[in-house]
Amino acid sequence: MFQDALTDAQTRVQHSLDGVMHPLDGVIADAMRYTCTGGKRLRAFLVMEGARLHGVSPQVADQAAAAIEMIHAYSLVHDDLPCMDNDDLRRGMPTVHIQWDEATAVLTGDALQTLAFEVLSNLEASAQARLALVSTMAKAAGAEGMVLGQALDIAAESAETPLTLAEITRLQAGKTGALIEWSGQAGAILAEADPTSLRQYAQALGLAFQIADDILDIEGDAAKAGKRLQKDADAGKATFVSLLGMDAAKARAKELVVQACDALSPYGDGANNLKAAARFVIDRDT
Ligand code: GRG
Repeated sequence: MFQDALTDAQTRVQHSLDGVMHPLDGVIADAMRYTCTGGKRLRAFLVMEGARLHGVSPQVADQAAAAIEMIHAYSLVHDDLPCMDNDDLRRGMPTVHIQWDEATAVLTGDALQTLAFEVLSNLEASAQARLALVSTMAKAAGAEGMVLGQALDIAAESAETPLTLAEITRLQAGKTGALIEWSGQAGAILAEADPTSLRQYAQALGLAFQIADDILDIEGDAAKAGKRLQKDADAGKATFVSLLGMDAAKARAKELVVQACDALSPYGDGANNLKAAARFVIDRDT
């Protein structure tokens, strides 16, 4: 059952994160632990399921899952800063710069990012697999991936004309898609297998995730989401919903789920949890 597998992934990645951060102390370590609490753990789940399909040991998968959740957590901490999205609530808790201060939030993000790379470089896997995971993670999180997407998003706020569908798709492929894509294919990379099918699955899933996020921003319940909603509409930003219309955005998200599931056909029923995850991504309320 998907929900059991997701709950299991949440428990496992929390255990792994606790272990990785256990030796650290001081304010930044406290803020790192605070930041790495909660969340759906979708990226961790994708790593674990991909790893299972490729016969990678759960211990190794759990470490890789902790690494991606730390990169994701860093991005949320920095995104919440006043110089970026300026949010005071995340996962139902005060954001790091509210709970501590801005310098702590910047340093917490920095420390989470470097620790993630340390964890990947120390995985119990071949040198080739570790190197491939480190370099694909660097690319996904960096100037051609998530950072690029975030920069395009910030630039869009002051652009004279709203972004086109092609531009929004490129922005989201970086901002949200790149880490989801890395998570989807990490198991195959760890096993030194061909990651193409998992990558295609994760690319469609990432886009569906973002469309669902835009829908949630309008139709969601802020109390359930644990964060401020209606942000894009308030900022007058172009989104998949504003460009396609609500009904077409929902239809497109459904098409992407079918596409994501089709990409998993080489794995047969073994990939049922990943297929259910694709449906979950567009049905979620947080
Ligand atoms: C600061 C370089 C840099 C990048 C920030 C993550 C991000 C890029 C921005 C967050 C803003 C946002 C709402 C993006 C949309 C998609 C997204 C990443 C949502 C949060 O991910 P979830 O829903 O969060 O998986 P949980 O809390 O469940 O882990």
